[in-house]
Amino acid sequence: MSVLVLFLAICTWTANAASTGASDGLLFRPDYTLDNEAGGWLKFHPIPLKWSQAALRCHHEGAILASPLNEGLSRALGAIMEVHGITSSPVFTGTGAIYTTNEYQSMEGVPISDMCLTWAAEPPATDTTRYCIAMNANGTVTAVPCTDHHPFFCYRKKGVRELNKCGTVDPEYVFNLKTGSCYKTSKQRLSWEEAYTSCATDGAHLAVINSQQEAEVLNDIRRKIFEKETVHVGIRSWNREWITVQGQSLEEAGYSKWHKGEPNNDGGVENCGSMYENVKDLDDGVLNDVPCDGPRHFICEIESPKEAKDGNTLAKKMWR
Ligand SMILES: [Ca+2]
Ligand SMILES: [Ca+2]
Repeated sequence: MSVLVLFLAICTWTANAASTGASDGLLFRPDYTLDNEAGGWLKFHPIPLKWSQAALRCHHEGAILASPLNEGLSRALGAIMEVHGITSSPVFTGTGAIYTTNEYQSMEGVPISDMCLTWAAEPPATDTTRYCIAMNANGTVTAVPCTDHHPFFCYRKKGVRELNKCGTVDPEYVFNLKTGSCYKTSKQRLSWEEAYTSCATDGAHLAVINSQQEAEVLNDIRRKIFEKETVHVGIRSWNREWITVQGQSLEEAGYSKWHKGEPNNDGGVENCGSMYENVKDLDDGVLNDVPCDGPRHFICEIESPKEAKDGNTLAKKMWR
């Protein structure tokens, strides 16, 4: 079977593709926009990534890399590209040679032959390069190497799952009654910057200690999950001024208790904040400055949805 035959599209647009109607009251992340024509929520990511990075990014946001599965979605993607002035470079779709080099399907598992696509140029013959499908501003599609960098859309179909009480679809965020925040502990050790990104991708932030009580809560979590390990928290030194990842001084944030002798900027490279390992009970939750590139476990935080509803600017900021 020739590659071209494989790509012959059968237009199977259905009535429900673009007719999901008005909002049904379900909520998703506030950084996503509900698009009824697309039948779900969309978010445009203007910063180009490789296809695999883009797919992972959407996954971490509780969504999926968007594909032009039907007329409604195609139109919605094209309209957003126009709004963002994307005219010359294509954007990645969620369709590509995901598992083999010659079988093209969307992230949802829809084969490319079931999509109604107009090709800008004949797709390249199958070779050892893995191709992914990118969409042009005029709605046509092109096969490009998956290792190229392109902007992309994340998509979440309406009605898949609702947000939990932490305001996320990620079940690993656990609500804490004492602080009113939700926390998630890391699965792997990362540098401070990677940990920051990991939390941000969740729509969260590296945990910021806002009170003695929160220090104790976080230290209990730390001790239970990571035992005697030091964990990254959301403070960083800018020329020896300590600022939280929400832009506040430690005093403004509500907690500035350092371990005895800290911050000592050991070796002149300790610019990232951590919660000290549990040496003595007395030291519960105290801070230490550590090198940013040292891989450590970390805790992500989402403030309570109530705060977000009250218009708390910090809570809103975390979704950006
Ligand atoms: Ca906090
Ligand atoms: Ca130190």
